[in-house]
Amino acid sequence: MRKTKFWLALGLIATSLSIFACKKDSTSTASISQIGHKKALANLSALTSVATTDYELIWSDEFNSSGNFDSTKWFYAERGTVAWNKYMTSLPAYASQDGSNLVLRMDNAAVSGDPVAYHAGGVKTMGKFSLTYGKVEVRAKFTQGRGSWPAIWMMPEPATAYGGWPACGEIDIMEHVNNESVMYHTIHNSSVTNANGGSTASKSASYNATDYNLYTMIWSPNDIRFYVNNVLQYTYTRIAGGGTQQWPFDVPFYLILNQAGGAGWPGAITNADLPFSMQVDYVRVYKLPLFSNGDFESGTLYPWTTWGGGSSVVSTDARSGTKCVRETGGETSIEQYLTGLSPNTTYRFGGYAKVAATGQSVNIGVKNYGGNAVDATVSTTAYSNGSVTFTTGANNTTATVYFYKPLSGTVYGDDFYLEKL
Ligand SMILES: [Ca+2]
Ligand SMILES: [Ca+2]
Repeated sequence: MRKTKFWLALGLIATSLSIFACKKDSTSTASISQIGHKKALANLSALTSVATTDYELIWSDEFNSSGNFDSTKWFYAERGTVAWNKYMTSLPAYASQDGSNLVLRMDNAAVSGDPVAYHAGGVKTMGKFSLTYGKVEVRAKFTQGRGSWPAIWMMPEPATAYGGWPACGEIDIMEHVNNESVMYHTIHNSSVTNANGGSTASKSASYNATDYNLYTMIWSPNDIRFYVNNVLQYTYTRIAGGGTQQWPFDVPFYLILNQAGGAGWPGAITNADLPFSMQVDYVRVYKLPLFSNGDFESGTLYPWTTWGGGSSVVSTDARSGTKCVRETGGETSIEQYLTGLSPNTTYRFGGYAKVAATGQSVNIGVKNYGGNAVDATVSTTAYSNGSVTFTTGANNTTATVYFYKPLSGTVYGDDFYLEKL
């Protein structure tokens, strides 16, 4: 964004309005309850009761029943002709609940009327549930064995997007082969997948082979992050200008859980190692918060992005907690891309800022919401509030909020918030 006299004037108006606006922040609990980030607001008053997790659970299966899996959420992964699905079966014995897990099995037992060498279980949510952006948590354990290939992964709906695989994209939250001491996180698309089906966007990570592990994937418009037991292992980042070849991940993807093996990556099965199984304790899917990390207590800028090179989280000058963002050097900014906003709806975005020396300034604002960019200017050497209100367009569910320093100097920001009015 470019600074103009017009925006400066708007900013001053918005800053003066925000004195009134701030008052409403501390009394309007009904609207506050609808906001993504609540901790910063809680700092404004005694609203600690609304300080809950930023992620909202939207779909889950705890697999705490016995017998068949819940057919309103899943159905069998069908047998196909590629390595992972060539032994899939819809026999319940290979995909059922044991009272606390979904158990997906693979063995070489003879099945009357289906004379293939192996049978394996897998389930998917295709046509029943899919998501675009969000957090997926899967707690699972699985056996090792020569030829085994358990997987927790996602495919787009429809799979013909962008011309089929691998251009359509694939998100592999967890794959394991054979007796390896590591599992793999992998992204597929036409820019990272080679001729033999491998991917350059893949990272192995250690896991506890004798117990359950928590596999988490957080998918935002900016990147896809993979965690094992809450430790970040791999980040696949959207490249500006990379197009759908590099980022086919703005469409719905569904979940697949399967025990596979005996073909492709792991190679042949050693029958003495059978049976193979994966036990899935739960799958939990969360919606991304509308806005998050407004107080920087996470110690990182994520999910804010930055340009200009002068922005970082620091442990001095915080308004709340122990951390805030500092922008120093020349023109620099942090931005957060918001998704899931309601169309034709008015929001307030605000925060607290201060400048290191009189004469400097910083802007708190929003752009790309369906109207002209608006910002509020803060130029005080003690923390003061700046906020703007904006109304999304009839077809707009996204916006970009920013904390933008147009000139040289050093500024600090903390306790940013988004409020639905
Ligand atoms: Ca369970
Ligand atoms: Ca803080």
